[in-house]
This record gives sequence, C-alpha cells and structure tokens, in this order.
Amino acid sequence: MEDEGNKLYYFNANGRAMIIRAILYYSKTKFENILITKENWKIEKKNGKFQYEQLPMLEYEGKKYVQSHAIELFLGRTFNLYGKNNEEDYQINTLLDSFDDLFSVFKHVFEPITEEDKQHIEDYKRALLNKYEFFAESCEKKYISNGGKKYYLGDNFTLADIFLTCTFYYYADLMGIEKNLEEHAPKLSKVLQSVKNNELKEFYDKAYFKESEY
Ligand SMILES: N[C@@H](CCC(=O)N[C@@H](CS)C(=O)NCC(=O)O)C(=O)O
Repeated sequence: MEDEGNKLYYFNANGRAMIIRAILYYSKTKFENILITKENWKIEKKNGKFQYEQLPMLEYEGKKYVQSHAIELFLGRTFNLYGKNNEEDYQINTLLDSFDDLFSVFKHVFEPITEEDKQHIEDYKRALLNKYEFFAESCEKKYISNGGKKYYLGDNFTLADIFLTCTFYYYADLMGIEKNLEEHAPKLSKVLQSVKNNELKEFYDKAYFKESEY
C-alpha cells in the first residue's frame, strides 16, 4: 500500500495501532505506515506535530486524528463497519473500551518500569491470563446471545470482528497461549479464525508484527 497522503504514525509494534492498521488494510485504504523508533520519538514528541504528544496519530485526507479508540470509531463509520442500530453500536463501543482493561495489566508484564512491577511480574502475568480467559468467556456468551451467526453481531462483518480477532490473537501471541481462546470461547474462536484467514488476511500477512515486544 503506497502513500496517498494518508499516514499512520506509531512505534515498530502492534499496540494501539494494530486495530487501526487492520481497518485500513481491510478497507484497502492506501496509507504510509510510519514507524518511529523509541530514540527518535524523544525528539519527535516535542515537535508540535502530535496533539497530545502521544501515538498513534493518523493523517487521513489532510486532517490529523489522535486517540486510538476515537480513530477506530471514525474509520469504522467511514468504512461502514459500525452496527446497524444503536444497540449494535453500543456493543462495539463496549469492546473497544475493553482493550484498555487488558492493556493496563499487560503494560506491567511487558514493559515493567518500577521495582514493584519487576518483583510482581508473575502476579501480573497471572492477572492478565485471568482477564483474557474471563473476557473470552464473556464474549462467547454475548456472541451466542447475539444469535451465534457468521459474525459476532450477526450476519454483518463489523468493527467488533476486527477488534476481537486482533485483540485475542495479539494477547495469545504475547503470552504464548494459542489454545486458550478455543478452550474458553469454542464457538467464537471459529468465527475469529475465519476472519483472521479471510477478511484480515492481508493485514496479518503485511502489517502484523509477529515478533514485536508489544
Ligand atoms: N489514550 C491514548 C493513549 C496513547 C498512548 O498511551 N500512547 C503511547 C504508546 S501506546 C505513547 O505514545 N507513549 C509514548 C509517550 O507517551 O511519550 C490512545 O488511546 O491513543
């Protein structure tokens, strides 16, 4: 995908850019995937270009967008990936909020900063695994109560499917727990496996960081 003026700025990692990249690939939007090193970021951060001095930032059709979930929402609407009613939109928003619940624990495991983090890393790993399994079970129930159809919300492919596929496989890769999703969400995992191999295949082939730290 070549640059047509659209640019996504983030680190050399999946993190908070992963779902945005997946949406851009799925929608076949041309963009330049700008990967900033941690060293360069110290300088770039203060150059006045980034509204909150944080990443990700998307430049789309000449405008700048920050805050990962707001960007996902914006792109979701742009590419018709939101729900077909208010209730479906609510379910999608609920999922997007869940990303931070996992990410807040995950940071202690994969980027331990304080001595406290370092001493309790095994506790944080267990907490992350518990959250992951709980989240998988809760999404399985919701998927079944939504009708257990082709996609999470029913017959239509939405941002919910992108979010769930990216999030579950990302944490499974980071923690080395490939089987847990199948065990804790047997029906939903079939949907997500199919999304990974079909709708999101190009994203996984070209823009997913398999070896990234986070
Ligand atoms: N609420 C923001 C959080 C952004 C954020 O924490 N970004 C981190 C990377 S995941 C960052 O820019 N860290 C470097 C810094 O703060 O200087 C979002 O969802 O976009």
